[in-house]
Amino acid sequence: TLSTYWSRYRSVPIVYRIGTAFVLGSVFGLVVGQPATRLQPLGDLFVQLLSMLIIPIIVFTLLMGARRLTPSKLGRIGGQVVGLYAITSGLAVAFGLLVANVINPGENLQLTGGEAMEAEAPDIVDVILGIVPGNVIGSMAAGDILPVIFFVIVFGYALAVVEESDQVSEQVNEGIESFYNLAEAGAEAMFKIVWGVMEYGVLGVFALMAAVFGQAGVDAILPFALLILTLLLAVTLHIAVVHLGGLVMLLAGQSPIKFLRGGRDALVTALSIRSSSGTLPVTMSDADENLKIDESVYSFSLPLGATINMDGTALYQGVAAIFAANLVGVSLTLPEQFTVVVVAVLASIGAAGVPGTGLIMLTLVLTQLGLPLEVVGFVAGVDPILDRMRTMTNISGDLSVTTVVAKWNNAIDFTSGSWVGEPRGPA
Ligand code: DAS
Repeated sequence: TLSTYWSRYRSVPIVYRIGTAFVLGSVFGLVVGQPATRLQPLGDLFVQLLSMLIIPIIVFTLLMGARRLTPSKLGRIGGQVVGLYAITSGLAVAFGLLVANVINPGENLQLTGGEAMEAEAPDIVDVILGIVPGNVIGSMAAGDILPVIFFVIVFGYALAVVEESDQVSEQVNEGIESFYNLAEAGAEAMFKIVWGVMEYGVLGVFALMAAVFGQAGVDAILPFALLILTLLLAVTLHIAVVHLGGLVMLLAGQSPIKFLRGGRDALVTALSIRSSSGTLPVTMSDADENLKIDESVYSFSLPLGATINMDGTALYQGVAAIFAANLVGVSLTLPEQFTVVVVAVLASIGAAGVPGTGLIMLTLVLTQLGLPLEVVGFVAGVDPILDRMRTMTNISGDLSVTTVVAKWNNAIDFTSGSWVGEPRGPA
């Protein structure tokens, strides 16, 4: 009967259903062509449903985490997170340059067409100033993650200070308790909503992929096949060597298979919606429920990572720089390639975790190298494909650093939980 089919369908882990929708949607888009773009609103709905959860999930989990964060602990965890984020981003650009130098993906291409896209690169000073919200509600309304993190940490810390002082009334202490309880309940509810939204995601991802490939078509993609392959190879290497080998296995002593299983929903969502911020609710659910990481670490490291840590985006700058140099028939000197590393890492810190940021950042790198900005217009057509790989790599970077820092701070449970390989969803 229909209900047996339904429950059989529901018993398949959500990540496989979304993965299937991803493939079927892509094929559908290629076969149907332009008309498939009409499905776009169904995909937008998925992205919007996830976006809806970003700010509440940050606030609830951070407040929950703040309960256990003394300033010294926050300082230590913060230092470790930011340090690892910076190192891995630098390594990512190096990987991008390395692989692209071997393949030279633009060698046989002519630079034609494509309008130069003038875009504004984020300024590092603005980024730092932007950490302090001029107006908290305004920052929440705008979905600005960094100022919201800043305020909630300050607020959570103040709650802890008030609670510890013995000059406050019983009433105030009860109030603080209920704040924490509220945060805990709110976070639980949010995670439930995330899995509900993911159920819709099966349809949403089908629509998103159908629209992308309906728009682009094979003819437009084929000339860029080598660029796409180069990026694919580079991100695969970076994830395998740095994320899985270096961070997860070596530093955290965790099995990479378990890690990938625990984070798979987030990785597939990133691949589907091309946004680190949009994926954040799923990344946090995976960290909490599957990877068994304590909120005192992930509630801080993951929202921060979604904005400042972008390994895939940084790596792409290395690949694209070589690609651009190939197109105009020059080769980049070693010092020039080192410039790419510095500029790409700084730019990836300032860039927002939304679709297409990596393309905009490219203007910065190309300007720095004196390469033609037309390259940006040239590759813009396939960016929806490249962006997916970048975003997935960004999320893998956030999660693997979070795993290491959680391990260093005794905030991960490797033993408990029967989540390994088990189908999940709204229980
Ligand atoms: N898509 C972005 C992200 O959200 C970044 C990029 O464009 O590279 O991670």
